[in-house]
Order: sequence, then C-alpha cells, then structure tokens
Amino acid sequence: MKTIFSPLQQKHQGQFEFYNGAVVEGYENTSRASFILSRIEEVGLGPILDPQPQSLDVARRIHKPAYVDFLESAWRLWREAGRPGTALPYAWPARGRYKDIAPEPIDALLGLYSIDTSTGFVEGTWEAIKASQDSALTAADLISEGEQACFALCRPPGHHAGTDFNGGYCFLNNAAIAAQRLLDAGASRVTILDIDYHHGNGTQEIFYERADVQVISLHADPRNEYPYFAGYADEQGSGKGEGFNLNIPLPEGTDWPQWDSALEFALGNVRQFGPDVVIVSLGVDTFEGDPISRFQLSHRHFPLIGGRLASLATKTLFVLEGGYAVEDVGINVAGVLSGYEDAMRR
Ligand code: Q9C
Ligand code: ZN
Repeated sequence: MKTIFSPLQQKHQGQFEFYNGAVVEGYENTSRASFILSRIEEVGLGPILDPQPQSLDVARRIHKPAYVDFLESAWRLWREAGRPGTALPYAWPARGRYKDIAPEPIDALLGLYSIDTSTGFVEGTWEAIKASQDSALTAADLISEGEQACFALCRPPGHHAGTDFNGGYCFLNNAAIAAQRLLDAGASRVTILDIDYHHGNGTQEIFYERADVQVISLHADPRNEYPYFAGYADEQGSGKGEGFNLNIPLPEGTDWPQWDSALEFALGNVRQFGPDVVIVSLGVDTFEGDPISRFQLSHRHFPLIGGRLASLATKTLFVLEGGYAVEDVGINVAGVLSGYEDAMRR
C-alpha cells in the first residue's frame, strides 16, 4: 500500500493549546507523523510518496470560500496585529445575536471560524494544512486510477473541521475533500467510516443533507467527551440526507469486544449502502495508552481492525485523524494498514 505524505506537513509545529486550565504544547505534534513514517518503513508497508501539487477548488466547495481564505491569512493577520505565540481565539459569536455583523480584527475571525481553543495557528500552519489536503487528494486520485487501497498520512487531521469552522486540531476536512474528489472522478457513492475516538462532527455537518456520502462514526459518547455538542445517536441526517448519517456513541472504558461489535454493526450499514469507495477516518486514539482518551484497545487489536475493513472488499482510502500516544501511534496505524493488506492477500 502506498503512503502519501509531504514534509511540508511538519511545518505546523510548536503550537500551544489549553488543557486543564493551563497552556500546554499541542498534543497534535510532528512526532506523531515521524513515528508513523518510521513504522511504515519498518514493516515494509510500501513506498512513501510526496503528494502532487493540488488546487483549493475542491476545498472551496466542501468549505465556505471565506473560511478557506481565513485559514490562508490567519497567521499573517495575527503577525500584523503584532502578536507573539500561537494564534488562538478567545471570543465567539454571541448567543442570540439578532443581526449579521462582520467584525474584522483577527481575534474576531479566530472566534467566528472556530469551535474551540485546541486549533491554533503558527508560522507554518497554512503550508501544512495545504500539504495535508494535497496528500488526501493525491491518495484519492490513486484510488480512482485503480489502486485497491491507499494511506493519506494527513496531519493536521480533518474530521472536526466543518463547512466554516476549525476545531479539535483540524482545519480542512481532508476526508471530506477526498470524498468529493472521488465523486468528481466518477464514484456514485462514498462511505466515510470514522473510527477515531472522537465524533467526526465536521464530516457529519458537511454531508448532513447529502445522500451520496454515507457518514458513519464510532466514538466516545459526546455526553462526556469532546466534541460534546454533536455525535448523538438520533442525528441521522436530514432532507435528502435522512438516513445517511449514523452515529454509534460508546461509553467510557469501551474495550475490544464492545468496540468490535459496534464496528460489525457499522460494517453491516456500509454493505447495505454499497459504496464504490470507503474512506476510513483513521484515528488510533482508541488505544488504551492514549493520553487524552478513555477506550481500552490494545496493540494487538489494530491489525484485527484492518482485517474487518478488508472484509468489505471495497476500495479503501485510509485518511489519518487522531492518536496521541506518539510512539504507539506508529505501531497502531501500521497495525491497521498491514492487517488490511494481510487479509486482502488471503
Ligand atoms: N485541549 C482528533 O483526534 N480536546 N482531535 C483536547 C483540550 C480536543 C481531538 C483537550 C480533542 C480533539 C483529530
Ligand atoms: Zn480523535
């Protein structure tokens, strides 16, 4: 299996976030990608290739163009305002506001276009965002051109980013952009199966009224976990999209048997939908050692996940999302991917 990754993605580096009332180094850091790359080489998964340069045309259809412009200019505006450190918001649109207003200071824009304080900008952030979506698009094109499976090593990740907001370390929704690209290339239906520990609220929001992209997410119950305000089981899509969004919230401490049976239920729904391509939003923060998560999957379970996914016998695009136990992230991501390859060879 080919891996697509650009070194430019590592330019998003040294950002801070709030955690337990303190400012700490971002959990979503460069060593995550470094450990994944070295593990992929170690297990001989396949070549690691640079993405092809891509335009922002698809990103501007999936997201609001003004939001993409904001991402591109945020750091420059922050610097022009004379600020040091990480560009983070501290004020959001007021509840019950009765008129549309468009304040221009960078502090207003940071709040307007975000849902939390985890998703800061530093000097290289835009280049990394852009390169990360390039990796997703390039991997999608390889699938359209005939590859059975491909891995887009996307960082920054994407599944919390919606049409006009960043959040949860995510800026552009790489998986959503890849899905649109596959449809543009002729796929009639695409499933995004999100197995990250957190609910993929951005992906849900983007496709909520669409029937051509089925969105399924297995995640920690939002009643007690980020993103809190989305990810409930009764969110099933609306309008034409009614019935094409499936949330499977799971309790704190979920272990392999419980997680695996939720996955089997999800896979049954994928089979019913019959997609041309499955995009796996691949987060490995379900690992028992993850520093910000509370599920109980062990190293040995990740290759089994790959095997389950291979049983769909559908073209599969893996897009990296979360996973923060840095040394184990490599083992677990490579575990899923080689588990998939081994099962496909059988
Ligand atoms: N700073 C992904 O796994 N909460 N994002 C962090 C407070 C946000 C996780 C704790 C977690 C987002 C892609
Ligand atoms: Zn996550």
